Amino acid sequence: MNHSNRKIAGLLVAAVLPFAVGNAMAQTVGHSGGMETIYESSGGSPLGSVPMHQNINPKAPPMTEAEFTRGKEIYFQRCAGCHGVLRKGATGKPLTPDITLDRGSEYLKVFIHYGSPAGMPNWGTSGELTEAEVDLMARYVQQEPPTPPEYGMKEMEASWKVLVPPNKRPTRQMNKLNLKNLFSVTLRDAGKIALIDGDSKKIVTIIKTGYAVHISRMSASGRYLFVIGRDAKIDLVDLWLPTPATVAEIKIGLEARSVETSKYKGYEDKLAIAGAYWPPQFVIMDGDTLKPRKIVSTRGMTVDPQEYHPEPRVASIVSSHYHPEFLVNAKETGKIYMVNYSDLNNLKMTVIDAARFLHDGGFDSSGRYMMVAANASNKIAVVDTKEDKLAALVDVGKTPHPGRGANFVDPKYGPVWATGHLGDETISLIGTDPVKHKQQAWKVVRTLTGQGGGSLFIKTHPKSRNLWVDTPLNPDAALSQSVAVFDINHLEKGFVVLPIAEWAQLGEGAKRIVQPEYNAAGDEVWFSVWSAKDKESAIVVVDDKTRKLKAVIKGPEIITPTGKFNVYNTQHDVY
Ligand code: DHE
Repeated sequence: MNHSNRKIAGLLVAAVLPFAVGNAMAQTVGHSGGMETIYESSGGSPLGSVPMHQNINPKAPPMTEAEFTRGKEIYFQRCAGCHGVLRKGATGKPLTPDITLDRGSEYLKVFIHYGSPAGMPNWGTSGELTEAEVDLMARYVQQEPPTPPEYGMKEMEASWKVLVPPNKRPTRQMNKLNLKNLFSVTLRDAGKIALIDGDSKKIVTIIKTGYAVHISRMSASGRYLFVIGRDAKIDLVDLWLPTPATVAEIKIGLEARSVETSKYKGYEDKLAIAGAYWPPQFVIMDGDTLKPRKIVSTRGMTVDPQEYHPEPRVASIVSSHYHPEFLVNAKETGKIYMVNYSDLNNLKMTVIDAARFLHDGGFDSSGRYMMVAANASNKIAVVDTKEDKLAALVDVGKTPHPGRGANFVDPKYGPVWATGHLGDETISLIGTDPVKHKQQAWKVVRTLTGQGGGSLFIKTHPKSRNLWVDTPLNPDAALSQSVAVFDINHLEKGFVVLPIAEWAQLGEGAKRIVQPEYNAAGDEVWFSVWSAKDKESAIVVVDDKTRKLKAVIKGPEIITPTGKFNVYNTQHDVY
């Protein structure tokens, strides 16, 4: 870098655009704000390989078709998570040509190469992109953003397959598995899930699913397992078959993260819903076949300022226990749609203004209040699912990331729901009992100090007095490879660190400890030891009472394990 470029970098440090980092496994974080940006596009978007409409901008520096295609691939792999598919900005700044042409190639190159303390990763100096690729990306972002196609009923129906129709399925459980204690384990980079028997810790079967498979959810009865991949493919697995297998599949868009099922009395196993990142929409399907019924777009105005957003991605979805409703969280607009599924032709939706950007969350211990992280606003939005109203917006630490959160009774303040944070080391405990602990309701009653930032998931169980907090995205390997555990009866004593990665006895690798998950009895907690796909990974099972190692599940099939979903706990929203 020459002197003038250095000067540009120095001057512009605070001003511009975070691009996102592509692969969480490959990054080292050397700047503040990095953990959030790394996470945002950690899976990369599958849109990079989708054919798109493209206008070449005559004012932009020229690119060959091959260069443009490569730029598109890199953009969707590494940048789209923060800057959005249409580059209108999400957690990262907008990168539309009106802005980028004005900045010019030299400026953009410096930024892409060096990053910024505002969260833009240092693509060039980290070695992630070559000099030629930095130059290519600086030119690419001055072109008109290519637009991925829409994806409506016609496309969904074309992708929909019922492999075993309901009338050919068993009428009772045809295997001897203890289904309650079965775990669906995401094998992320294999595009598969492993069903693992929680009692014997043996793999029951491995099922091929969508690309970079993300989460699993259970039907109300505990019979059907729903798995969604980042490519928006859903697999419906029937756990009653002699060996559980996929009985129906569909692709509900080009990119997605969330799926849920109807849990209200009288609607058990009847419907399913999935939310897409692209196109920004959700779809309601039949619960036993995945036949698509109703698609609803989330495009619209943000909560504040009230401006049009062209791609509000659907983040988490939960299923109400008080009404026949799904709660759909739209990330970029900060809106929560309470979608009444009792009459799909005359669809009623209560639209709640919460805050941006909505991401993950779950219920309080009573199952009445949904708690969802608005991560860019450093808030938790609380929705009363009985009254269909926003109950509160609670200020918490930097970039809350609870997973589904952790519910327990604080010895001093009564029932609380807790979240950890990506952006700082704190853990916020929010009072959740507006009847017996009115003073504390929807307030942070206690802030614990954990191991460090980069936390993704927090967990406990009604039968446990342990509170587990992971830190997989902390740049310090000592933190990302271990877990902190608090004694709920003595929170003031601070945490104890368990060296989970060491216990797994693996070779080289990132060995990030991610997502604690309890077994059905609540006396064991499972952790993923997550390394890159060419390295050995494992699942470590800890005895909850003694906090001692109980089992290590490893072998060639355990490729990049991340999320683990115990059937009983997922079915009953126990966390
Ligand atoms: Fe996730 C849940 C989106 C990266 C593991 N993830 C969710 C949910 C959303 C989401 C919207 C909530 C679903 C629900 O409850 O309905 N995740 C995203 C992203 O957009 C993001 C930031 C970037 C990406 O490119 O996908 C992302 N997620 C990751 C990872 O890198 C993780 C750690 C590893 C992986 O498997 O890819 C990861 N996400 C998980 C897990 C859950 C999850 C394990 C479910 C937690 C639970 O307990 O319910």
